[in-house]
Amino acid sequence: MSVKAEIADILTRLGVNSASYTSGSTKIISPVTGEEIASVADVSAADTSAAIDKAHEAFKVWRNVPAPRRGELVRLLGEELRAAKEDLGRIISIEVGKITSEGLGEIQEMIDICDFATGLSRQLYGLTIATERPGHRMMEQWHPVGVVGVISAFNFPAAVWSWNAALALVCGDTVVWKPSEKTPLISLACAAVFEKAAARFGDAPDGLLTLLIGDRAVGEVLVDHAKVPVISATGSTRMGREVGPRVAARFGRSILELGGNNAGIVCPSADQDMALAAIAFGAMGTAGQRCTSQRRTFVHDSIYDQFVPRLKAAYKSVTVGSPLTTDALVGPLIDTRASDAMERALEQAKVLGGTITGGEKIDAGYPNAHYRRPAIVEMPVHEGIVCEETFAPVLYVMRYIDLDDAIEKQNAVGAGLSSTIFTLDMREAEQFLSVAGSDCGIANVNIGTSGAEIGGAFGGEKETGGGRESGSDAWKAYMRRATNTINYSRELPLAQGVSFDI
Ligand code: UN1
Repeated sequence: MSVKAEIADILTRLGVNSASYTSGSTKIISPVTGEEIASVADVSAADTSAAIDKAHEAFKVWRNVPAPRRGELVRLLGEELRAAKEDLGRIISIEVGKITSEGLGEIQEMIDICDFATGLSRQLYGLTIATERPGHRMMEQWHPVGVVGVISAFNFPAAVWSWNAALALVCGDTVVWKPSEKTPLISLACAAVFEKAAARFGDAPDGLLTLLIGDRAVGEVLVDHAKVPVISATGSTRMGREVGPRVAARFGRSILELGGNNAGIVCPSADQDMALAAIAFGAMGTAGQRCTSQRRTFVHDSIYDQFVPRLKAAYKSVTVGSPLTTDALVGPLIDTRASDAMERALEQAKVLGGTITGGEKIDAGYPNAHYRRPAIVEMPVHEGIVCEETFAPVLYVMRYIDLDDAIEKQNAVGAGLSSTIFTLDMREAEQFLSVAGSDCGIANVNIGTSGAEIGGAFGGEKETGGGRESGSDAWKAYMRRATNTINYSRELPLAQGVSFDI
């Protein structure tokens, strides 16, 4: 069966109307084979605005549904995702090029966040706070905020939507979703799965989830719309620089999940087998196309000549090929731009004195697809391209002597998403996690930079945008806080001892 026929088969099974992926002028290409697999139509700016108005009306109904009941919808979504896991994972392999276990892993993240959000639906709590006035009570309530606009990227085309949608829905919000232009098919599939859950739920208002397939113009309407109090956007720092100020200009709230230039430090006491496995997955996994991918490694001088040759050997031996027909560990890059960016980064690294292992184009049997061997580049300096995010499997390796210096360098980039240290020395580990340690939103010890669990708050500092999604108390960004002070006394004492007798 051709890839095109297979995707049609899966989408039909999931209940997606065939007109939505066969008519339209935007061609969808599988990065695995380079073939056209579908074509979709873009919504217009006017339709986008109307859809947001409808989502706002749905919000007015949904906010009154008790949160644990809203959690029931998300529980059903989790059930539907479990049932569709294989199909959804396969779509991700076809449309994004992820290997099978990573495609399935992405769906598992969605199931996990649904479980988390279902429990959360009974845990949306505010504080009761001691007041300075007698006969008064002060408390805070968290209320639904409105329509949440979700702008997602190609590399986690389904999971990022679910982190936002599962929380937003239990919080009483409605969701308008603009997926990456590269991945409309998995979005159509997710929307169909959501509809199944909504149908089982029974009385869900129309407009809880709106999928808007379209280009930048659609995103702009969403970003500028006064009835969208929260915009959660995942993508490049360049995109965030445009979205953030536009949302702020209308006093909207943004949750930004932008670039990463994640580093690992390998200390003298490191369990080197563990470090090797973690860095291999962190840097080569998903063909280096995670925002959490490891892109820089600092190796202590005393173990450098022992550890780095082993890492290079892993780069030489890793299998690269089609995730659909082989069990290769590294699939294709998403498109020609990604491949060109990798090429350019390697050229720039070479000019700075880098020694490259790997990085070459690989003939996987598909002339229009972009397969490359992951590259490891030994760098004499930490500057230039090393300090930038290239969304491809390029790992820069540098020697270090002093841990303070390594930590300073690891922090000396624009992005602040994820980081790790490999050490068995508790002093080094604690220093890395301390106030003067890693400046990232995620700082790990003896595990890789990527593959975060949904239970923790996910996101990073500086040019990563500062947003937090997924676990911990990330839900608060999807609600508005009201502080309530109630006077049950017969007096009217003013705060701060102010008197105002009339
Ligand atoms: C992303 O690449 O945008 O930690 C998200 C990870 C995944 C999420 C990555 N849980 O690698």
